[in-house]
Amino acid sequence: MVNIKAILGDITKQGNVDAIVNAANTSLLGGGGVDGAIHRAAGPELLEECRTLYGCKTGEAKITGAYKLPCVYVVHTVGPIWRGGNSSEDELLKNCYINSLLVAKRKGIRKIAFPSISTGVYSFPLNRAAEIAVKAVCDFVDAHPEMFDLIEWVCFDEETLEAYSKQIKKLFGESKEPVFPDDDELADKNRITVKTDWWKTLDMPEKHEVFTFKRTFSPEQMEKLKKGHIPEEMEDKWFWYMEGNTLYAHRSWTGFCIYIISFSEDGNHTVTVNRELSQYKETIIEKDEKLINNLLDCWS
Ligand code: AR6
Repeated sequence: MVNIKAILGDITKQGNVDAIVNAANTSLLGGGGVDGAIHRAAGPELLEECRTLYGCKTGEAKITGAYKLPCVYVVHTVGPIWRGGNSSEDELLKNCYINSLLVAKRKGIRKIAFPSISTGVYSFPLNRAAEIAVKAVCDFVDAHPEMFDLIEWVCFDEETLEAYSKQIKKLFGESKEPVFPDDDELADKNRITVKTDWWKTLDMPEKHEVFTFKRTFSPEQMEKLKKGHIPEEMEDKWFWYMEGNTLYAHRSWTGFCIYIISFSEDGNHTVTVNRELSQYKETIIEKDEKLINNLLDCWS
């Protein structure tokens, strides 16, 4: 599961990450703001390596060593200069995050810290930048859930921290650490009786769809379903639990509720499916039916 957060601090002091991201300019030869701070802390060898890269286009990213910095790599990306919003600024800012993560991924980086790209000298409006940044990371993590352990924003002031924290809360919810019981009987690794407060669980969003799903279960299968399951490693994509005759299926690293299945004795079950695109990919009912059947095959 990826830990996504915003903290207050100086990005040049972050030793808990493999890489920090620099909000550079197209020359990659240093500047003011966070760029200046990173070059000062890394020492002159960083500039020497940057000279070999021959610059970087806006929205793209390149990687160097970190020299005297406490991390291993610096990813240099160039944010857009704010020109009023009609010069592809949003798209370019989104590209900075995606390309930085892709460049980092190729080096096997699992923990990465971003500054608030473009919101200083380049004057991108803070809240708009935070919304684009967090959404870009959210979509990336959704598509590649196993790739990173930590993605954080290191914010230099309270206002920036507030902007990113708000967006993270909106898209990822408050995360809650799972607490597993010590009781040996319950703590069967593969099949434990799940309590909903062991992991974050979010409600079904307003945007959802309801359909009928046909399938019969033996009493034994239903018993197994009722036990629910939280994977020991939260890298698994799903967990589920039942309350009465209703099964709730969530995505484990986000807590988003994806399916609610109300089982009926006559075999015609009611499925509610999440249709909020920021939480779940777009599917059609036939695909949902196929996926639910696969999930229920595994779970029952
Ligand atoms: N740690 C974390 N964040 C910082 C730090 C630090 N040590 N120092 C500043 N910030 P900016 P931009 C914050 O201007 O808008 C440079 O000259 C800062 O408060 O550094 O993308 C480059 O060479 C703000 O919230 O980057 C380019 O020419 C955020 O980092 C140009 O600035 C980004 O501010 C890039 O402008």
